[in-house]
Amino acid sequence: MPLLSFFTWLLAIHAITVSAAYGDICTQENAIVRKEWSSLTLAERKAYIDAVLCMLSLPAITPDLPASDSLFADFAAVHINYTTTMHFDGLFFSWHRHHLFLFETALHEQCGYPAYLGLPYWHWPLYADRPLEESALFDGSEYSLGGNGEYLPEQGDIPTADGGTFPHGTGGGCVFTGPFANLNLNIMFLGFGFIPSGLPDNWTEPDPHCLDRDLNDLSLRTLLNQERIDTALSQPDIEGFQNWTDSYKAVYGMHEAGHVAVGMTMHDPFGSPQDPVFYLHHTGLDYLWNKWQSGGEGRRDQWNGTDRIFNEGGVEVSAASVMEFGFMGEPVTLDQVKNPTAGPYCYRYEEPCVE
Ligand SMILES: *[C@@H]1O[C@H](CO)[C@@H](O)[C@H](O)[C@H]1NC(C)=O
Ligand SMILES: *[C@@H]1O[C@H](CO)[C@@H](O)[C@H](O)[C@H]1NC(C)=O
Ligand SMILES: *[C@@H]1O[C@H](CO)[C@@H](O)[C@H](O)[C@H]1NC(C)=O
Ligand SMILES: *[C@@H]1O[C@H](CO)[C@@H](O)[C@H](O)[C@H]1NC(C)=O
Ligand SMILES: [Cu+2]
Repeated sequence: MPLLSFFTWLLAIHAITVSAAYGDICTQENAIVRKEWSSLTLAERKAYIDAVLCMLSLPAITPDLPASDSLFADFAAVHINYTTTMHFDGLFFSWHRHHLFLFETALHEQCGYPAYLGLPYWHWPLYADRPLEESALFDGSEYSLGGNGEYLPEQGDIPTADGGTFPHGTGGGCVFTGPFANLNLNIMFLGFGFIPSGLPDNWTEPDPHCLDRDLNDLSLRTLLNQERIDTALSQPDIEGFQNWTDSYKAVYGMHEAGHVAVGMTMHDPFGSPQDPVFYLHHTGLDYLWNKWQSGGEGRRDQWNGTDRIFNEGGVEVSAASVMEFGFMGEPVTLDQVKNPTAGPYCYRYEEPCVE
């Protein structure tokens, strides 16, 4: 069979398992809409929260992993499994785009999340007008993703990916308000110490602890502002774009800055998807990547970096590089995930509501 139709056939097989929309031509009209959190109606916010609670209540499907106690935790487990291959390197944006899509698909197919609605995203500059703990995301109301962690006065500076530190925020302890108050997590906190050594053998064993946060307005204001977003979007090549969004050196990229802005569980390079806000932060990064990709000819075919964390070793990635997703999905190539309205995907971003 000719190569093109073989490829189409492969895609079709893949699409049956991942996307009900496949077969329709994807247009701006029928694409799933990903909206900024504060642009969602209260009912839509509740729909997202309820779908996440549903994921937390569904049984885990990953075998041999006692620490994963739900389908929600499975999505963190697969992230942990591949952490040292797809952070601060050439796979970062592509791997997370597909992980988000698999999670979004599970919300739709297993938890009744409204079919027209995609994952919400977090556009950070909209939240700088008040402390994070008073914002629509973290005010602790039933329409938020839960509040700050309990304030721990004695905590010191927090370690960062480059081996440095950043001043701590205004929490540090367990989240005690909102829909995820007192949420118990069973996958252990790993932190940056396990990046050089790899995962400890017992990471699969349950280690009960709470969802904790340490909201950090300094990170939000200094590292996640509009000026830095504009700088990232104005970069002429992918190397420059990644330098401003996903750098781990001295001046942190917006990727790590968002993890720091929430803190604790969310700032674990391995287990951060155990905090439901992980999906909003990464969708915010995917929104930016897609915007940058749309900004010039041939940009969807640019990649830079290797398949090892910090680009230390590994091989330079290309369109044909294959990414794995364990029990959550079939492997995909970088070429397959370069466009939100092609291949297995059919989603678009509604622009944030900026006054
Ligand atoms: C995992 O192993 C480490 C070091 O041997 C130990 O300190 C920790 O308590 C163990 N954790 C679990 C959950 O078994
Ligand atoms: C990367 O960002 C730093 C600022 O953090 C800047 O000094 C440097 O020139 C940038 N490099 C590229 C390739 O854009
Ligand atoms: C891409 O990333 C690698 C690091 O893996 C770097 O050495 C290389 O110079 C980068 N730029 C281009 C244009 O390939
Ligand atoms: C972890 O990665 C290995 C190698 O790709 C794979 O066989 C296994 O299923 C993965 N486990 C999880 C939990 O993703
Ligand atoms: Cu990640």
